[in-house]
Amino acid sequence: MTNESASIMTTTAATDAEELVFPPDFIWGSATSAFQVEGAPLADGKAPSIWDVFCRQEGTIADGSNGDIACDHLNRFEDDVALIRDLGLGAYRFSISWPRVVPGGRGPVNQPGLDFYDRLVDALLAAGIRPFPTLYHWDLPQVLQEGGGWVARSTAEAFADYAEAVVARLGDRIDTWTTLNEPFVVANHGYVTGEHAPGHTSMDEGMAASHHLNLAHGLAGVRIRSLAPSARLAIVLNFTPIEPATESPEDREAAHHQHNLENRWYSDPIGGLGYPDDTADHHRWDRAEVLDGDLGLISAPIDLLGVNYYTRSFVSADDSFELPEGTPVNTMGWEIHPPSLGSLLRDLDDRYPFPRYLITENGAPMPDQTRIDGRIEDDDRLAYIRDHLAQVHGAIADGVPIEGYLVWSLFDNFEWAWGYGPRFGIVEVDYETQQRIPKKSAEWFSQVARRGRFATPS
Ligand code: IFM
Repeated sequence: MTNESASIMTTTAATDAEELVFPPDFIWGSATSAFQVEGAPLADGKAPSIWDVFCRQEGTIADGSNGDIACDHLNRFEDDVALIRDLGLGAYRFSISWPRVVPGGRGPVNQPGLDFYDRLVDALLAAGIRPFPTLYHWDLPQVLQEGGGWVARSTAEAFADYAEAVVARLGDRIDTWTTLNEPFVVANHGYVTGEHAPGHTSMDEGMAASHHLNLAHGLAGVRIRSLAPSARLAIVLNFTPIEPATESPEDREAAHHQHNLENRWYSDPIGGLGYPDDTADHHRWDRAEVLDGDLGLISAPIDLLGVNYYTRSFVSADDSFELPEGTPVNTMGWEIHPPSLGSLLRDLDDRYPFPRYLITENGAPMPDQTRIDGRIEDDDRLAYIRDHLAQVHGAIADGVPIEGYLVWSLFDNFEWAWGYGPRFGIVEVDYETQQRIPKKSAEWFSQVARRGRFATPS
């Protein structure tokens, strides 16, 4: 624990509301990812990703949609950067599309694909916005899937080469490199439950994929450190605090293993604690993929852990748990529970040696049905962000070194297997016209970012 941030933060009480004041250098920003916003799946030499292929398979995406146009960000990025600037947000987290940069998965670099990110980074910097690129946010080149995807060790090796190509081109302007986004979701949803690309359903594949994702992070980290020694190295993990549905031994055991798989499978080895052994045994993983030296590569120190938090989850041994009627939920049925973010952040800081944390995703899809004077009055999303920010503030006050908060998402966008139904944006996107209209939450967040403080409701 450190009190570095807490020492520069104060809270002052007003009449019956509290004013939460954040550290002056706190980073306020927003996040998106390539496949969810860019569109242009074959532009300038880009090859299909596993998501381009998955979307075309019958029954995979709730509304039958795909990422062909999405928010047309590839063509509209200059206006989008101006919008971020006008909102007063100082940081933008985006991801780089591997098949845009290395269409063959490994081998020659497609310079026109990389040119797009070069221009995006320049535009962000010119607008005074700090770029936070993520090298992998789920859009694996399809050609690598045909060679086994993340089940194959060679994919981790190819990732390191791709990372090197990107860092070689953009490294002079990037201060923080993030390797992967949410490897748990990649391995679990992609290889175990099949709800995400590539749609496989095998626990054995999921275990192999999980190790190769960790390895990809480690191998890319070596390249990043060598090419950009003054940059910070980061990974973004998602955390879903788990509660047993009841106190029965069966539910407690199921919750324990789910917690290990969902919340410790990546942070433990990266934090030097190795894989949770009892859960590996529980799933009969023989660790054949773990070669000598792998855990050392994976546990090389990082400078920053990106934390994605949306909800907590209740686990029962027989999968029968349902949230009680009246529980606050978002439009995807995820419980809204801000205190779990505060306790998560304290727990992470207690358990691991990571020097700093950044909230890299937090936000909510909401109904967005009330419109006044053309603007969506999303008081529910505003309250979600505000109440989670209050938890972040509390964790900083307790000494957790959290350097910023990036809202998910800047825009309404393609929500994977859910398609375009759920709207996470603080900025509305009219998919017919591609018009961007900031919602009430965007205006509120913009004001908070400019002032570095906000009042809690009285
Ligand atoms: O939209 C996703 C994002 O791509 C990764 N984290 C969770 C978000 C909401 O489901």
